[in-house]
Amino acid sequence: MTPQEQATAAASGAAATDRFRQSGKTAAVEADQARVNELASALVQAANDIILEKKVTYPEFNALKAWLIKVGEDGEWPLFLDVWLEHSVEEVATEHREGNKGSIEGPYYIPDAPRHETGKGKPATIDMRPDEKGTMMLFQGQVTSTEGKPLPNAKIELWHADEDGFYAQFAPGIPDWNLRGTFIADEEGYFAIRSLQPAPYQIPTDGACGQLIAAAGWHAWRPAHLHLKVSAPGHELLTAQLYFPGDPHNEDDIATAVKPELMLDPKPAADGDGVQVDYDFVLDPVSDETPAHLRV
Ligand code: MBD
Ligand code: FE
Repeated sequence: MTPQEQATAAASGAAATDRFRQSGKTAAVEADQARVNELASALVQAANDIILEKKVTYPEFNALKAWLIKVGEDGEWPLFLDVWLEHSVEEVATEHREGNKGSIEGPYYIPDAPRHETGKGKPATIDMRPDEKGTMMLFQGQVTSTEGKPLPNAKIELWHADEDGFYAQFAPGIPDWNLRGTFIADEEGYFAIRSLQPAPYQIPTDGACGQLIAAAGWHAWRPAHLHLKVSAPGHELLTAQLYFPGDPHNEDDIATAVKPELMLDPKPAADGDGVQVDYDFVLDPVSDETPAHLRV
């Protein structure tokens, strides 16, 4: 058994829960009583409406109780919320945007990954094991603003799963920064990154979320994806994912996070080794309406 085969939902859930606690995001919660009242009342009312409309029984109510307890025990609240709700929050947060479409962050982002300088024709290679499995991928493009200006030294954070669908720091036996990196573009906003083409990703099936998926007859798959955060001074932080055409789950992503604007167009690499993908990012300038979490 390889170390990755010992990966469990509970271990990955505990790591994702820890990461969320350390992220600083919880500090932003300010108890505005009117808003809490509005949201909590609406949520409780919606749940009561479902109970009455669907005539929910005591055994079903108790199954829900047991399941919610297990979500917490397995540390799967970050996974549950990011898979089934974050896409709507992301939609609300970015509806004003004129630049690039974004997508959800998900539970597996870690800041401050190793930094590499890159530029046009000067690819930097993401950290990977000497025997890392997968197809080589050269990922390159330019970062500009919605005003058409190149954004010098834009920062591109990239993280993705390995060929077995595991993320470093959320599964055992993987070096901490494997397939995670921070890439600095050149003076004209050009970047070039060598990594591997990720494989489709299945969310853990042995925890509470997996139990729900099995009980409901759903599937646990996300299409293969790259995660990104792209930023430049004076511009809104872009959190995005990019996808590969032909993936069987592009149309039924469990996390509802695929958008047509985020589809890559891989070509055979010029040097014959793997694929090349070209993708440009367009960032919105910060304005008075930009919320604090999109300012960097
Ligand atoms: C992932 O890899 C992911 O990107 C999301 C959104 C949820 C669970 C796992
Ligand atoms: Fe992911």
